[in-house]
Amino acid sequence: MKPFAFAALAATALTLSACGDNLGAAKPLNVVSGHVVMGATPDRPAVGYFRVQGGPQPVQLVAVTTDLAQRVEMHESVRENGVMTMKPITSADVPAKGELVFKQGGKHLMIWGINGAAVRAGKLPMQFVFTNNNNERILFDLVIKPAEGATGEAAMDHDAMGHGADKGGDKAAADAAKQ
Ligand SMILES: [Cu+2]
Repeated sequence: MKPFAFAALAATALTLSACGDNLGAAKPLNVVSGHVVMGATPDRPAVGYFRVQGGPQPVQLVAVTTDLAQRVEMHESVRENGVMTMKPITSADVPAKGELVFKQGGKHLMIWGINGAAVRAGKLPMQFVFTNNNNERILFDLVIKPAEGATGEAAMDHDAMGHGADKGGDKAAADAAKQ
């Protein structure tokens, strides 16, 4: 964690204690749960899902990063002409007092090259970067789960995104959709 984040947290704590009447009612912005599902093979990306609880103000999630993977992207699954595809996104809204959910079939993380030690430890420490408080960073460890067969985002070939899968990915996705 960077020093300025400590300062931001300290400032937030002061602000909260200064308005004691609302202390019990206002939940802070926070990451409340999440996990990573490994790819079916080591060269395939892992997929990440999580839940963010909105604070008193609307904010945007603008990045999710980790030191223990080669690359992390935020994606959204969308249906176009009856075909599920994915698009990278650069931000996601967290409504005030609401919730932002990254889940299968919707917004999700794609994670390439997770460090072997993190996999053995069963958790991936992530930084969630938001637009409030000069890019507040919230640290959260995503639990790492093994591949669950080829379903959802994990079944899609990201190298062939939008160009049609050539390894049975379409069929697997279609089969998964029927279940
Ligand atoms: Cu994706």
